[in-house]
Amino acid sequence: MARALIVVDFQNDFTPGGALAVPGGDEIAARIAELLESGGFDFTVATRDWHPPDHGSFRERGGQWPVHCVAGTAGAELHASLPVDRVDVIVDKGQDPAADGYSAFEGTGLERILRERGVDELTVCGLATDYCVKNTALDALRAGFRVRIDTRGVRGVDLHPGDSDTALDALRAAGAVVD
Ligand code: VGL
Ligand code: ZN
Repeated sequence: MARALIVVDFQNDFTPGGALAVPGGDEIAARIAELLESGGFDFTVATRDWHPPDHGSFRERGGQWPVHCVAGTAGAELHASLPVDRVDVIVDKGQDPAADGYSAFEGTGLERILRERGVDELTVCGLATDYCVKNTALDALRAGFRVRIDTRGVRGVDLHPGDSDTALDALRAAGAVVD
């Protein structure tokens, strides 16, 4: 059995200066690089939020977010600090205009990619704790993977104060190791 690292949506638009900046989103850069370079994983994945220009989560379409991570734009690029040479596969998510697409397992084939490589254990880090990290990790648990959340490697939006802590509690309750 094998271990994988999933780096969720560590992209320009979610870091300071970006369209949907997560507070302190860039502070996890060193930890993410450390995890990728640790040699502790058999397989590494970086996901990208990768929306069409008319995505339903955008305010102008009735959603709750500013336009962000439009496929092919600079804002959708992976953060420059990410050692992409240590990433085995990039998975693009959120491409269906009618779905939030918070989970990296939603419409991407990620589960199959992991199963094909014998992965049974995931470490999840990235952005944002209370949205895409949470939904990705919950889907992983539902699919039967063992899941660990690297708290030094995540940051949350916290639209409502405490959202990230609530998300981590929900993940613990669902069976994730949060440390
Ligand atoms: C995300 C809000 C909207 C995330 C993506 O990556 O957590 N959050 N789209
Ligand atoms: Zn999005």
